[in-house]
Amino acid sequence: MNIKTLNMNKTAFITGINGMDGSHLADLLLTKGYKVYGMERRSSNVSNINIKHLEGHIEILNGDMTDQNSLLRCLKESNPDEVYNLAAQSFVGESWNTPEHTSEVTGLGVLRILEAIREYNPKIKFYQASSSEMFGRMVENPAKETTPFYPRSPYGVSKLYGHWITKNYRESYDMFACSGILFNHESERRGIEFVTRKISDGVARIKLGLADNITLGNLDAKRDWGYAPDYVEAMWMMLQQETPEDYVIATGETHSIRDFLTEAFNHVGIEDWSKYIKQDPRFMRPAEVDVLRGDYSGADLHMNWKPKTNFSELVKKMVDNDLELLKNA
Ligand code: NDP
Ligand code: GDR
Repeated sequence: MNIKTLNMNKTAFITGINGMDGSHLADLLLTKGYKVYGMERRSSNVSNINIKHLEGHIEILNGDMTDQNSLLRCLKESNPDEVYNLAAQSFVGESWNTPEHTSEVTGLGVLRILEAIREYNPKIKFYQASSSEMFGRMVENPAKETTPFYPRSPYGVSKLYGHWITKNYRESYDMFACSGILFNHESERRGIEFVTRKISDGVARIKLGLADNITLGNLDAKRDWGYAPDYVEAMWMMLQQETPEDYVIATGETHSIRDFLTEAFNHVGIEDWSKYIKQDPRFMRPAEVDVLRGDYSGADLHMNWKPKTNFSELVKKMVDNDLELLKNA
């Protein structure tokens, strides 16, 4: 393993701190002795549910991926050793409604933060949150680092820009900049509009008699689903390498939305779930990614990274968490 030994007293700056991954990464870095700064954008109704438990342990800075100066200011205020760019308009479905905004935040935002690093301190190590959506209509299954890209949404195209500009800055300016090509990962902190959380929340509501059904789109799509806390560890590992390299982070397994439904309903004792599911074209996409599966052998070989949580454990954790949240609401 070519990971450098642990060096405490480092400072990290995380964009997208309120998101699922931002909050899990902050948890991890705090356990490693990092000083953690997180960036959030101004909102009239701040939802900091994912980082409430971190109050007093991390520092929050205000900034926006569409505002170059705000990113430079955040770097000056935090003076980080490592930057993790997790901020994005991350909902694939929404990217057809707001393609320009998605490109600004998810694509050009990466250029802005790289430029801010180049100007402030090009020695800062940079992690970019690339996505399996860049593989889209998988040319090779499972996909690995060398598999050609074929994005299928404005989101996927924007992520591809972020991926290539990161590689370009690494090659142009000798910056320690790398991308993790992460396949779908989920947790108890997943946003409610994503299909896994929509299902875990819906199943919990049905079990508790609070709802009659869940309305979904395409049930046949297949995803390679892992557990977010396992995946943020790979992000950190990537910045501890001797040299910057991009890696696929995945489980190597793929499951359909139907499989997720079966696992979630079975967990609460419901065998035949078909009567609880409605389908609505509103949740179908103009161009679908039918199947995703990743080959993480590169990350295993070079960083000794492996997924720890399997599909069944993931689904159970999410459903149990939603049952608890609803019982205590
Ligand atoms: P989330 O949607 O949970 O978090 C995204 C974060 O980005 C939110 O905190 C959001 O803030 C912030 N954000 C959005 N727009 C802006 C902006 N203009 N300026 C500043 N911040 C902004 O995503 P995840 O945690 O799931 O994902 C983290 C990253 O990893 C994203 O880049 C995502 O695209 C990528 N990714 C995720 C995968 C997954 O399966 N989860 C797989 C592969 C890649 P706010 O709370 O204000 O909306
Ligand atoms: P995805 O996640 O698009 O893979 O992007 P999402 O959970 O939104 O969709 C997964 C699959 O489920 C199908 N689906 C539905 N999706 C949603 N959201 N709502 C529904 O009702 C529904 N019914 C069926 C979708 O069509 C799709 O096939 C996630 C995000 O985290 C990205 O930011 C990240 O880059 C990728 O994973 C890897």
